[in-house]
Amino acid sequence: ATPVPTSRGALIAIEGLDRAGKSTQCDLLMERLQREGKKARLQKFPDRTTTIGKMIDSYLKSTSQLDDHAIHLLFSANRWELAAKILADVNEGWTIIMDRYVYSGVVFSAAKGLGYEYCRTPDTGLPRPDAVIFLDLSAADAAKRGGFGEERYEVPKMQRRVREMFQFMMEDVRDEGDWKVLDAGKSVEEVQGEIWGLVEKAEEFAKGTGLRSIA
Ligand code: NYM
Ligand code: MG
Repeated sequence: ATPVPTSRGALIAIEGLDRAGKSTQCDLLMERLQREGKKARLQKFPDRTTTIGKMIDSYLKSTSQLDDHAIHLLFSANRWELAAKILADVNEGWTIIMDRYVYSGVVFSAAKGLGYEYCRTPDTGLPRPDAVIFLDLSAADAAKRGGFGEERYEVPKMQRRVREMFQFMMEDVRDEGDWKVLDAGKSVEEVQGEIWGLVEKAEEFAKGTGLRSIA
């Protein structure tokens, strides 16, 4: 008998500023994927459950201090320690939604003053998402969404720099064509509808190609 062709799942990153609605949208998306009976799972970065993740967690909660380079490399190492599982799962047909990925990794560290190219280097070779969905929120809309949390980086000055770095990176990777920018100022339902459309496209795209690597 002819073997049934198995197709891989899609690898999708959801990115954006703090308060852009990433986690809300990821939760809604997972519910819908599961309702439709798709093999899908969520991978949050940082993944705070691993040994490296726990170091990151305590840094973000300011219970530990680390050199900027050291924490940058730990965030990247946290992706690398999960890369093999992501690859294997995608190739087994799982669609993986990532709540943040290398893009947050680059912009948050670059916003602190590390060089942009330096920041990209440790993530080179990681699985490249089929689509990066960037939830874009204007400064004005962000301000309407109330206060920041209590973790490191959740202060206006840092957030402004992160926004600028995201804008810079969006331009830099524009040619690669995999960034989809959505207006996160719209209603939760509208944004979810647009994300759904992009996810379906990415799944379609994934059927015809192998996973690529971050250049
Ligand atoms: N963050 C996240 C980084 O600085 N580098 C990274 O590589 C990643 C994935 O961690 N302010 C920052 C962005 C957030 C913080 O993320 C924790 P979250 O989504 O709030 O758990
Ligand atoms: Mg946060």
